This record gives sequence, structure tokens and C-alpha cells, in this order.
Amino acid sequence: MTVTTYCRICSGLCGLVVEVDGDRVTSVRGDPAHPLSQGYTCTKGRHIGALHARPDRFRTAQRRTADGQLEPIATETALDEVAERLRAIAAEHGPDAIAMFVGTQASTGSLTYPFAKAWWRALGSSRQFSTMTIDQSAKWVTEARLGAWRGGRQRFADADVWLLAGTNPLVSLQGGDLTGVPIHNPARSLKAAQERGLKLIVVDPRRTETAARADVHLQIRPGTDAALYAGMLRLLFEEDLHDAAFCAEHADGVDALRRAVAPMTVERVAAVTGVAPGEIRRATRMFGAAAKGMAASGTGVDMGPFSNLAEHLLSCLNVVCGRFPRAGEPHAHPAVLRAPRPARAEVAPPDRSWLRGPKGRRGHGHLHGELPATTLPDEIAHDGPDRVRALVVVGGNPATCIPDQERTVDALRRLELLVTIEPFPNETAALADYVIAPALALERPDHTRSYEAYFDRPFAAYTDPVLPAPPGVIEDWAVFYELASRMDLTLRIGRRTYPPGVPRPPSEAVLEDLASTGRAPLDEVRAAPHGVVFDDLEPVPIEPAGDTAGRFDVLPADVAAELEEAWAHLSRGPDTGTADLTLVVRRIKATMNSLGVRAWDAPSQRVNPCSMHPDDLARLGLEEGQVVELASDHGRVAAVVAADRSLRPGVASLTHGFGDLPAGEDDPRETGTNPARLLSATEGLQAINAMPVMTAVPVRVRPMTPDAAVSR
Ligand SMILES: Nc1nc2c(c(=O)[nH]1)N[C@H]1C(S)=C(S)[C@@H](COP(=O)(O)OP(=O)(O)OC[C@H]3O[C@@H](n4cnc5c(=O)[nH]c(N)nc54)[C@H](O)[C@@H]3O)O[C@H]1N2
Ligand SMILES: Nc1nc2c(c(=O)[nH]1)N[C@H]1C(S)=C(S)[C@@H](COP(=O)(O)OP(=O)(O)OC[C@H]3O[C@@H](n4cnc5c(=O)[nH]c(N)nc54)[C@H](O)[C@@H]3O)O[C@H]1N2
Ligand code: SF4
Ligand SMILES: [Mo]
Repeated sequence: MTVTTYCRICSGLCGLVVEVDGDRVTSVRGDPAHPLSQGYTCTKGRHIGALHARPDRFRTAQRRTADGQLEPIATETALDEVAERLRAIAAEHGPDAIAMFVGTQASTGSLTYPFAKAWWRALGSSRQFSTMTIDQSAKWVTEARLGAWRGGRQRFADADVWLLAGTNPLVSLQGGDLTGVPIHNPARSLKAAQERGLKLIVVDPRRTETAARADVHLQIRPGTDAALYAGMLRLLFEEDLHDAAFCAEHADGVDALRRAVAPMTVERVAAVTGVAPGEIRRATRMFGAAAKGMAASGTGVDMGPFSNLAEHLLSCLNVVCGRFPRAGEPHAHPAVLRAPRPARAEVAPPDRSWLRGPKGRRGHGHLHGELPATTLPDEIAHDGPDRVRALVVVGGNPATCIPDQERTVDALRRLELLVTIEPFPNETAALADYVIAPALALERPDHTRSYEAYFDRPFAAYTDPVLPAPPGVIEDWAVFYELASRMDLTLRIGRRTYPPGVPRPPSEAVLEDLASTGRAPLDEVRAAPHGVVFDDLEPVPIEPAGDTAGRFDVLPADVAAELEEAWAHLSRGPDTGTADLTLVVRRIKATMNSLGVRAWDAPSQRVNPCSMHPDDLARLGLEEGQVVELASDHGRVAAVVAADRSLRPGVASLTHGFGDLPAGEDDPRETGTNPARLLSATEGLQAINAMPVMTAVPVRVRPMTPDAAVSR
């Protein structure tokens, strides 16, 4: 049987044509009739059948027995027992004794996050964690200190210039409000935009797939982004390329910012960043002279040593150039199955939300209702009465992905109750008391409502389940529904309430509820196998400013102090100490964080090599394929080395999500390498969001004999 559906492994949601034989997918190809992806897929999507059929997949719930093994049990029984234990913990110690960790694959279904969050709110705990705080929470910090434009971002479709810093959307498909880049068939979209005149500037120490297409590629020394954007701001002011009228109307602190960046001349910034002065001028003038466009970043900026400052200064490029849509212009989000967002041409003032409300153990406040992921171990690993005793994980693998793996794993082992909703025996499941086995994407109905920020046209798609679900699995949203029901909690999502004791509605009905405030009829979407572009839907215009307009604060006191500190540090020049290389983050097409490793049986994709420039291999006397020890100030790991000319000399890169639990000896040729062991979760953290340094990490490299395993 041939069916059309769409992939849900990453935010691309590429259209797929799937051949199904019984409960198996026999082939997957891109759907050429899909209006956005137009036949594009990546290797992950083409292996989605293999993912569903993985022999080691949990096909029913699991419970840890007294001898430490997981045994299969009925999902209903697991839900009863988990609900009972959570209820008892909350009754005795209060709801704060229960924490939740939401990972990336919680976004693969439209219903998961709304129900997880609703359960969370009903429970009343203040301890929610997600991967955002080991990812790009610098954006939350920036919004809270600088302010945000209520009219959203500018649209790629009309733009003359786009600056992408530390992001590689051609591989990561990072789009939406994060980069604004249309990510469907991204190479094609980018080419079309450049053909109509868009100029692309990329800031990245690697000549990435995206950088290779840039009009200007600033191959920056890792960790020096803050200096670059400060220097660009200085030049924009000096050459009057900023939008003085917009600044006067909407921003405070502009003169102070101009004074603060005065020392950051192009020549000095060039010396710090390793980018030629002419290139900095060219990029700045290209950005400043354009009428429309945006500077946007990814993990490369937001994981670095001065990440909150770098993100703030990058965002200031947009503010001082007035790069926001004005009243009457169309909103960047098409709004099809969701209600149009209220959008005004005005500033939402900085709210410094982390200063209010309860604090975590290390003194951090909440950002978007969450505490920093690096502080989760602190909340668990102490003897006080207010400690976290139970943790519920959905769509995540905290035992692998949170920096300082040993510290995280030690804390997870101390929990009274660890429950993970997880299809595969990953590192977190290996520590869990209960694993609830979820239905995977092709076994669920779904629609595209939660992904509309990623569409550059008013698009919607609906899919029925393509495969029968194994009898023991349950959809993610339904886990939260069932837990709530058993714990006597009422779930509230928008205007809907789901009281306890009411039989669970079918997913199709809940999807319909969720789309009921949208602008397009769901029936029409359901009837269109490749999805529909609603070109007749009027664009949502940005409204004029109202009474509650605020002002951007481009240089609050804490940012000014960070700038001074960062410049004092960076302007001393590269300080690599005894390090041989600077290690940076990267993503590869074959995996989605820790998902995909071991999923498809290609040996080359089972390991994540540490790549470096061939000149560095020669300088360090290394050969491709050799096993080395990488040592940071925090930890050491073994890795296989590979040559990669796209890297700036002096820089090594290593993707994450590989490796195993720390167990004494690992062989990087078998399990790959977990860079989380090189990262500290307590030293060098950013203020406010406790974001660790995950890129631009100095490492020493020592060859090991080819057969040696890591000694720890
Ligand atoms: N195939 C695939 N796609 C994914 C994922 C995946 O694992 N695999 N993960 C998803 C997730 S969770 C996320 S958060 C997004 C992330 O999406 P992106 O942020 O686009 O991730 P990357 O592709 O790793 O791009 C980061 C870039 O930053 C550069 N970089 C490193 N250090 C520095 C620095 O100091 N300064 C600058 N300017 N650049 C630096 C790296 O060389 C790299 O090219 O991707 C998502 N998409
Ligand atoms: N060193 C280093 N560390 C990093 C990063 C880095 O660049 N370098 N990146 C960081 C970033 S940006 C992120 S977002 C985090 C990622 O951290 P996590 O989100 O914790 O890690 P993932 O591997 O994405 O975990 C997703 C889990 O969901 C499971 N899963 C798959 N499908 C489903 C489903 O349908 N339902 C459910 N319930 N589960 C499913 C997968 O098997 C997998 O175990 O890692 C961070 N850690
Ligand atoms: S880019 Fe790959 S993983 Fe992402 S949606 Fe498309 S096929 Fe799936
Ligand atoms: Mo992420």
C-alpha cells in the first residue's frame, strides 16, 4: 500500500511517500507533490521505517525489578503505579518534589507539549526543565533584558540581507523564529532568494554547507562572537548606517551603547576574532545598507563562553537598524490551523522575569516557567526536605545530553522515581524505574498546527496513522491525560478543560479541538494528502502600536558589565593556554541529537569522529581514523579523528548524542564519543540561565595506541 504522510523527526516535516506492508514500512521517498518540501528528504526521514521497526524498541511499558532489570508490564498497570507513586510523593512532600524534563522529541507530535504542559500546570510544581536551557535560552535572556518586538520578525521573502551566526540551517533545518530561514528544501529556498538579490552573511568557524553559499563568510575564531557584533555596532554608528529614527522612537540606551562599543574598532575586533578587517567592514556595510533583513543565530553563538552577551549584541544589530515589520506589513507567521497571534508594531518591554517567583537551589529564577537544566542535578542531589524525588522525562535523553554526564547520571540514580516516556533503550531508560513506550510518529494522526512558525506560506497538512501501533504503546499526550485522570487533576488547554474520570477522547477529536480556532477548515486539510497552501487566506497585518508599548533597553547595567568583562578578556587575544585545539559544536544529517545512533545500520554513522583541519592533524602528528584522548579542563574522552578542510585551523568539531553511560571503559569506534563529559555544568556558567560553555572549549589532544580504550 502506498500512503502519503510527513516526517516528524525534525521541524522540516518533509512530505513522504511510504510503502507499507502490514506493520512494516518497506520504502520511503520524498513526496514530490508536497508544496513545501517538493520531494526533499534527508537520510533520517528515509530511515523512519527502520526507526519504527528497531528490534530493540520498547513495545510495551517496562518496570525495574528488584534485581535491576527492566521487565515488560501492561501500560495500564504502569500508568496506575506511576500515578499512585507520584500522588503519594506530592501528598507527602508537595508538588515541587516532582520535576519534569521535556526533550526535543516532545515536539514531534502536536499534542504532546500542550498536554505535558497542562499536566504540569495542574500538578503545580515549580520545577520544570527542558533542553532549551542547554540550547538557546540566551534568546530568552535577551528578550527579558532587551525587550521584544510584538510584531514578530521580518520575513525572509522580502529581505535584502540575512545574517546567520553559528547556525547551519542547510543541515539542522533550524528555522522559524530562531533563524527565520525557510527550511523546506532549504538549499532550493536559499538559491531562489539569492537569485532575486538576497545577500547572505554567515558567521561560523566552519565553512558549513550554508557558509559555502554565503556572499560573505566570516570564519570566526570560536567564542569571540560578542566582540564581532560589538565591532559591527560601532561601525554601523560610525558610518550612520543605523536607523536613528527607529532608535529614537523605540529604544533606550542607544547613546550609552554607542559609547560602550567605542573601543571595539574594526582593527581590534579583527585581531580578537581572527576575521580580516575588510571582511568585517564588507559584512557590516552589507547588513547596514539593506532595507530589510535580520541577524539571527543558532547554537554556535548561544552555547559559547559569552553567549548571553553575544546574543544580546546580535539582537541589537536588528534594533539599531530597525529590522522589524511595521504596522500594515504582513506578519511572518501565516496562521492557518491556529488563531492569528496578536501582533503590534511596538516593543514588549524587558520583563526580567527570572527575578520574580521561586528560585532554584543555586539561586536561579524561572525563564518561561523553567529552571536551568544544568541545575536539575542540584535539585535532586541533596538531603533537604525540598529535594526533587521524582522526575518525569518526555522525548528527551538527559543522561546523555546535559553537560557533565557523570554529575547528571549520579543525580538521576538518586531519584526515588524516574519515569521516562521513551521508545528506545537509551541512557536515561537504563536508569529509569518505569519506561512508558510511546507510539511513534507514523502510528499517530497529526497535523501541522504547532509548526506554523516554520512555514513561509499559509500551509497545513494532516496525516492519519500510517502504521498500526504495537498494542502495548500509548501516544505521548495520552500518557499525560491518563496520569492526570488517575491523579484527579483537571487539564486546561486554551479554552478546553479535560476533567478527570472522563474517558479519553480519540486523538483525532483532540486534534480537531486544537485546530478549532484556526483560519482554515480542518476538513479541507484532511482531504488533501500532500497538504494545502491556503494562498487565499489574507496575510495577518501588523497592528499599529497600542497603549502598552514599551521601549527596547539596548544597554542595561548587567549587559554593560558583561561587555566590559568580555572585552577585557577577549582583547588580550587568544588564550588557549596548553590547549591544542578549540572544540566546537556541530550537527550532522544522519542523527537527531541522540536519536538515530544505532538506529540505522550503517557503521559509518555509529561513531561521531572528532574532525579537524588536515594541517592540525599534521601538526599534532595524527592520522585519520586514529583514536585520541581529548582532555578539557573538566574531563576527558576518547575519540576517533577525521580530517575536515571546512574547519578553521585550530578548531575541532564533534557532534553530540553519542557514547554510552559512563562505565569505566568505552571504545569510541563502537559507541562514539560523548562530548558532554568534557563540559562543566558548574564552572563558567552564564548568569541568569546557568548556560554552560558547550562550544569554543579548549582541548588537549593525545594520541592513544590504536587499540587502547579510554582510561578514566
Ligand atoms: N540533522 C540534525 N538536525 C538537527 C539536530 C540534529 O541533531 N541533527 N538538532 C536539532 C536541535 S535540538 C537544534 S537546537 C538545532 C540547532 O541548529 P543549529 O544551531 O543550526 O546547529 P548546527 O548545525 O550545529 O550549527 C551550529 C554552528 O555553529 C558553529 N559554531 C560553533 N561554535 C561557534 C562559535 O563560537 N561562533 C559561531 N559564530 N559559530 C560557532 C558550528 O560550526 C556550526 O556550524 O538543530 C536541530 N536540527
Ligand atoms: N555536547 C553537546 N551537548 C548537547 C548539545 C550539543 O550541541 N553539544 N546540544 C544540546 C541541544 S541543542 C539539545 S536540544 C539537547 C537534546 O537533548 P534531548 O532532547 O534530551 O535529547 P534527544 O536525543 O533529542 O532525546 C530525544 C529522545 O526522544 C526519544 N523519542 C523519539 N521519538 C519519540 C516519541 O515519539 N515520543 C517520545 N516520548 N520519545 C521519542 C528518542 O529516542 C530520544 O531518546 O542536547 C543538548 N546537548
Ligand atoms: S529534514 Fe529529514 S528528519 Fe527533518 S523532516 Fe525532513 S526528512 Fe525528516
Ligand atoms: Mo536543541
